[in-house]
Amino acid sequence: MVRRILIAVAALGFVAGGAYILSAAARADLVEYTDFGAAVTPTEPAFLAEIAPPSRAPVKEFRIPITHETIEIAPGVTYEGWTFGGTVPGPVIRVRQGDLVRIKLVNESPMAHSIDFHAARIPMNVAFRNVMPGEELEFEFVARDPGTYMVHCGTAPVLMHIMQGMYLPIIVDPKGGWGTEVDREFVLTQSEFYARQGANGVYGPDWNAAMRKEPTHVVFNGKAFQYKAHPLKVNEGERVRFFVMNAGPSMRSDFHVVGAVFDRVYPDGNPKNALNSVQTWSVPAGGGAVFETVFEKGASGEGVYAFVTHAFADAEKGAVGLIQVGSPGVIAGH
Ligand SMILES: [Cu+2]
Repeated sequence: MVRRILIAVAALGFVAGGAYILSAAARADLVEYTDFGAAVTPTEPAFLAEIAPPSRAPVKEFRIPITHETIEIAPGVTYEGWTFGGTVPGPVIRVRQGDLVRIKLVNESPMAHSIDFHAARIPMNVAFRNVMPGEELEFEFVARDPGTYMVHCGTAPVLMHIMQGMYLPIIVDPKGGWGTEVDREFVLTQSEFYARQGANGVYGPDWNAAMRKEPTHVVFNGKAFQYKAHPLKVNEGERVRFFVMNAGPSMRSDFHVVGAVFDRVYPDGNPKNALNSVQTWSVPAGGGAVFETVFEKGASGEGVYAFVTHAFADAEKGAVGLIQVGSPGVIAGH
């Protein structure tokens, strides 16, 4: 509450006569509101992976609807999923270290769900409690720790709610920036599906396969092989930052780019954790990391590169995509 009052005071404009008013423009600068029910992440032709920097608004409000949706997890494979914001993964939330994050969770589905922010230091019984169908939950936290964090439904059994698609990444940009200037940023969320076909042809969850950790699909951003068909595009010479979050529920992501070396990796996404010249770095289920590399002329220049989990049984199940640098004559994989 103290912080909320301070922000309100900062937004006051001094006018003649000693009175204070809060102008609409000042409020817009201070509070950014995003309704993920209206701003649904594009998933065609592929889930939108490229992201923009966060705004300077110190207060960021997000309305997150929970819905049950039929999604496509591989070409021609439709699945009865559960979502934050209508897509799997849910929308990317991006804030800056020190921002006040306000969440309004709205359960528009027919069953109880919840939301668990790994970036929040907050009593779980207050913020992460179950929200019944038709109900809402509001809470707020200060994003104190920079990094790439998992957000997921924590309703029991958590394995079921995650394998159904209830996760999204939150990026907390460090207060002093990342220490490098990048030309492009991408978010990649790895996750698994344990799909079993129903009588109507649509797939649903196979609980026993999930308990055995035998996924049918392992994917980046919700759909197998989508960036093989639609590569991420960068220009030669660009420094690129990848925010990788691994939703699991149970497999790790051994993140690697074929033909490149990461000059920086920040485990958990905090630049204070910097590693240098890394080939592969494991992102655990429920974790995140930031990877940087330069697609430099004369080294990793114009051409095609694959990003994979180097746990190759999982790459075979869909966790592989391409990065197209410049305009090479031949696209690999086609
Ligand atoms: Cu749930």
